[in-house]
Amino acid sequence: SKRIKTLSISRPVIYGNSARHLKDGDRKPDTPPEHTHKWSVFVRSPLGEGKAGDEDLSLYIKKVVFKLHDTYPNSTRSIEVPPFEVEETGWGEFEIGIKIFFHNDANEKNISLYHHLRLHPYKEEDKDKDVIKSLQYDEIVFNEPTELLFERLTSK
Ligand code: SLL
Repeated sequence: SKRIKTLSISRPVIYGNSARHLKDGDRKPDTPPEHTHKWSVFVRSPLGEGKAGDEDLSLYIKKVVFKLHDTYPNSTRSIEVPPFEVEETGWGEFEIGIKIFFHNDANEKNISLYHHLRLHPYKEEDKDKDVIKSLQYDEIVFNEPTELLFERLTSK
C-alpha cells in the first residue's frame, strides 16, 4: 500500500526477562536436574500484558522469533500470537536474539534486538529478591508508514 510521506509514528515496547529459582514443586518429570532457574523472555507493551490500557502488540507485530542458546532443544522459538513470550528453565545466562516481524502490509523490515538473559542478582539491593528482572525500554519508529500500517496503529 501507499506510504504516507512526512509522517513518522513510534510505539514503545519493553523487552527483557524475569527469572526465579526453580522450586522442587515447579520441576516436571523431564526438567533436567541441573536446571536451577525458571525464566521467561518477552516483548510487551510498557503497561504489561493484560492490564487495562495495555496495547495489543499484534496490531502491528506479526511474530517474534526468539533465538535461545544452542543447548536448548528447538532453540529457535517463533511466537505468532501474544503474549510474545518464551518460558523456560535452565542454569546459565546467555545472549538471546529477538527478531520482531511486522505484518506484510506494513512493508517494514524486521528488527533484531539482543537481550542478555539475567538469572542472578548483580546489584546489592537485588540480593534478597525472589524475582530478578532485566528490562529494556525501546521505541519502534515507523518512518513514512504505509496507509495500511497507519490504519493498524490508529485503529484502537
Ligand atoms: C554459560 N555460556 O556457560 C553460557 C551458556 C547455557 C544455558 C549457558 C540449559 C539448556 C538445557 C541452559 O541453561 N543453558 O539444558 O536445555 O553460562
